[in-house]
Amino acid sequence: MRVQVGIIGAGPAGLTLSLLLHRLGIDCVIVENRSREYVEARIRAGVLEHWAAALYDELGVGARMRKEGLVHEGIEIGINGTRRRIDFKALVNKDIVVYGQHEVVKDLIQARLNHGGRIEFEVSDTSVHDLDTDKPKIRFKKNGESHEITCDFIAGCDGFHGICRPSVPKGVLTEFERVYPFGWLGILSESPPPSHELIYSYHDRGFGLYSMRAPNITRAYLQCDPNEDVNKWSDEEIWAELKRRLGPDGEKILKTGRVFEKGVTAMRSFVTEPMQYGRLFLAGDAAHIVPPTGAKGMNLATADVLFLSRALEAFYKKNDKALLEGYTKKCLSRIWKAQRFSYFMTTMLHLNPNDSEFDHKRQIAELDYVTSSKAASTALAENYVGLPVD
Ligand code: RFL
Ligand code: PHB
Repeated sequence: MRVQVGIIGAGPAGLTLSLLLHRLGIDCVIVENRSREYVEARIRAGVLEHWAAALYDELGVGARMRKEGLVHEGIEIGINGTRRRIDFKALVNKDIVVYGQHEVVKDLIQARLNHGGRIEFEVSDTSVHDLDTDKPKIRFKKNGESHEITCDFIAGCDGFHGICRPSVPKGVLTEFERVYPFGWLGILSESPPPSHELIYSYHDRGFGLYSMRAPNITRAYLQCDPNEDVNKWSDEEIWAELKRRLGPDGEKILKTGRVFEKGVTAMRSFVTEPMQYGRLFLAGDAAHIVPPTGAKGMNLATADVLFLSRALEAFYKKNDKALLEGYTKKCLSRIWKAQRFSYFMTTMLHLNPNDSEFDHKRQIAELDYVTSSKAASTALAENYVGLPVD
């Protein structure tokens, strides 16, 4: 089989790329090792940057997001019980949409299939070959049979644990990484969130985040040990800790409900440079990871494939290779700014067990400054709603 672009991975990066390419008349196939049910139920991110929500509208997949997604014009930052609002609308005249990543994935899969596009789910033994030629190949197995796709280009959208990045010959990629000494214990519950906006709460007992998926579904996170065993936490203990980390009114404003999902996520920052080798282009988590405190992962994945689609368009329509050659540079300039922002939010809001009392005092001053200075809160707002993608 032959296609112009072979895409590995049906996460936000691979699926969005397939719709962008469809719009350009460039044919592609997605291969995904999980089932459709699995990827549609995988609970992850929840925040769409302003431009990303607009892109989904443009691609014709925004209808359910506009109906069920929650438009937020700001966030609240808690500092040991007091809360201050960062007003995105007033500061940068933009908003964000709170809409679960798995809902985005459902919408993208449906649109892709409606267009008659191919997604091969439940493949195994995916491998990539001849990356430094003009006919790179994807091989995989499905239902016990071996398949080969010959492509012009391969998009490695297979996430952090995928096979694309490790398929680049040794010595080509340089990896930059920071692992944090904490993780997040996350829950989903049948209860209304404590506020109609997200609360990022710094507390002497550790960070807490109060988000949502719908007006009656709370998504909340507690800072915990990166190796925490989630089964050691009863629902009662989780609710009690979530209430404490909200501050004195936590008991009153945090309603409890049936917890229907629980998990622990470790936190890391990671970037690989370059993001391309021959005719393989890495996008999304395959090339970089951010700690979730800045709500950037899914948005970065979407920005990468937007840049990649523009580069492929220039190649196919004008035989111009410059954007493909400049893909890494174009992506990294935005990625490192998102890394900086995610690191800033993470270190400002978490209790670091290795910090001294000096660090702690500086951290409180930073929170106070960011939430009281117009210049500083504008910078936070500008980054949170998303930097430009031109
Ligand atoms: P994905 O979503 O991991 O998709 C990769 C796909 O590739 C498949 N795959 C393979 N397929 C074929 N062959 C192989 N060998 C394969 N190996 C892997 C996988 O099954 C999968 O379907 O990567 P992508 O598309 O780059 O998207 C990245 C995002 O998923 C990720 O950055 C975000 O979820 C991060 N994230 C957040 N991002 C935001 O923008 N806003 C947020 O609010 C936000 N919150 C979060 C988050 C991530 C979290 N966790 C659980 C890590 C909150 C949390 C708790
Ligand atoms: C979420 O709702 O899952 C969420 C929101 C904001 C973040 C991270 C996760 O920064």
